[in-house]
Amino acid sequence: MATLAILEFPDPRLRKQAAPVTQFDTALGTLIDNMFETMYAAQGIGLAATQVDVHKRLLVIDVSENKDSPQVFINPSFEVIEEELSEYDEGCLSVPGFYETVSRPRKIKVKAMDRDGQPFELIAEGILSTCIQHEIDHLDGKLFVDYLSNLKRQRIRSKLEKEQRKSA
Ligand code: GNR
Ligand code: NI
Repeated sequence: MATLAILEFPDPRLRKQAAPVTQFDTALGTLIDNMFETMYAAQGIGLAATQVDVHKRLLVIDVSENKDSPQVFINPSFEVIEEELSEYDEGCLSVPGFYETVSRPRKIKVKAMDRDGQPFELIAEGILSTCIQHEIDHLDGKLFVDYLSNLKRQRIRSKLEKEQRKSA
């Protein structure tokens, strides 16, 4: 297995629209394994393929306390089943060091496929709901900073650009 490099805001590749997965082959399995390894190494609770510069519709999540409940969602979609919003202090491995409150629908029904291409559905609420919505946004080229004011987003952008110049 291997860890993959995570793209950071404002990298324009984070704005790409991901394409549906059509082949459930060993290459897909390897990508999923490497995404889990990357997510766990970075201490994230989720990772979308877009963040590792693979523009396919898949994401991995583990919101468990003991980091022993990996979940993979391929070609995911969701319906809002409770319009009520819940607020979370969101962070993102592609926006390192910044946490801001974002409101999203509280309860959703998610449809996706597993690593073998088998469809499944689940109802998500709490941090799982937030995380799935955050990850699906990545697949559509969207970041949590897009929900903030232009001023806040600009400040985050400037600080990250400065750090990226230092480490480049
Ligand atoms: O690790 C992560 N934590 C997190 C916290 C609140 C809301 C969403 C997230 S997802 C994030 C990992 C990440 O960037 N996934 O795309
Ligand atoms: Ni993210």
